[in-house]
Amino acid sequence: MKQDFHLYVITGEQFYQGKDYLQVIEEAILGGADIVQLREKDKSKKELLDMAKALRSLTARYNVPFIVNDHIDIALAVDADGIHLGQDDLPLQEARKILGPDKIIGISTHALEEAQEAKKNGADYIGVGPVFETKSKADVVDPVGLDYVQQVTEHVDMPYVAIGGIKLHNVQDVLKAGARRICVISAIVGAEDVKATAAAFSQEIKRARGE
Ligand code: 3NM
Repeated sequence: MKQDFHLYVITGEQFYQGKDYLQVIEEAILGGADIVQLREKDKSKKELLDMAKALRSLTARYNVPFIVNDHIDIALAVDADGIHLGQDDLPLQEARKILGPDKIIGISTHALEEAQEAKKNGADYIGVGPVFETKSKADVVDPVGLDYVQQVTEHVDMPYVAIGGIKLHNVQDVLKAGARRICVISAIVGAEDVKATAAAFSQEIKRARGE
């Protein structure tokens, strides 16, 4: 992995309870989030670009990698560390041609064949989910459950993040299925105490990693 991580936090404006997004993400970083993704589906390109610029400087201050969801032009414009793709976005190999070998490219997967394909096509990490039910993604497929996490653990030798409906009360099950990197939206950015919640996730994941 170009720069390894254990707790991956994604923006989610609908959860902030009136707080500013930069404050929420900074609290998550202070709690232990060590990679951040900008993902907002209802923003204009210009709004996204402004958010990306601000998040780029925030994450740079903490030496935390910054990933942009879908928008390769925005990732390039702000010199993000990488991009996260969906199965229907720009194909991985095309994104790699544009971004070059050093940028992080991640892709969401929902089945073993997609995970194997992503590895073959040079992804740096894959998303594995949705593990549980989630309301944070509109067009999401049905939960793939812990079975898929276990399958990837056993059959795909590459870094992956488990994602989808992961909360403090079920993260242990995901870690037991073999996950060593966890990705969260609502349970962290929607928490009353963002920093403490991120710290609690971080502690659980680090324990599972033996750190
Ligand atoms: N991708 P929460 S699930 C953005 O399975 C996203 O690919 C998913 O949000 C996938 O932690 C998801 O609030 C939403 O459930 C995760």
